[in-house]
Amino acid sequence: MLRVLLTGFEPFGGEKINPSFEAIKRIDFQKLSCETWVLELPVVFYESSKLLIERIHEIKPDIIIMVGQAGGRKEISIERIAINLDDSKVPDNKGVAPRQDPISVFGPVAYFSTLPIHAIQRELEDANIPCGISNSAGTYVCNHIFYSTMHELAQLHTTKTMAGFIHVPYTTDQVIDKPQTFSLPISDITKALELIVETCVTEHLL
Ligand code: PCA
Repeated sequence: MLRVLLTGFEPFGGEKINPSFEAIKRIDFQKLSCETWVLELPVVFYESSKLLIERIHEIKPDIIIMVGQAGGRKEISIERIAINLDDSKVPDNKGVAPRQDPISVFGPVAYFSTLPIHAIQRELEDANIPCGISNSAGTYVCNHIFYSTMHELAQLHTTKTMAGFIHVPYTTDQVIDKPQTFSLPISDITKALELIVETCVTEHLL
């Protein structure tokens, strides 16, 4: 069976929950046709990537699906690209806000996701879940772990590990005090993640 690592984040920015990890916790793992590991990461620039890279070395997953909250977005965003830049006006959960810092001084400018982004889009559309391919995962902690993971995999010279990032909108409960803000029920986000895992497993086996 393929080995899948799913990561989400702790809450940040004054939110009580982070839909990324809330949805991961609700996945019906028995139903999936793979072995799955889950990891909740801190919203802290280098601590998050260090923890994740350690787990990657321990687990040696075939597929790595990183998930984070993108409050305000109107769909599940299938991220296409990770860029070599940390830049944030908003401090992370340890109070650090890097400005215009490269993540890896000698690393390339960017990496593409190696998840089957178009197949994922088709599956989510077929399930009537709002989704789209996004060309920017931002320059905050999500992009940081996305780039750091892709860079680590590049150093390992492994082309068989699929990895990429999915941003999810706020859940319905999170927007009660945020008028005019898009949200999705947590059950839809969970369903989307289950479909994403299954699509990646199918495509990996092709
Ligand atoms: N979203 C943030 C970091 C943690 C999360 O869930 C981001 O988009 O960078």
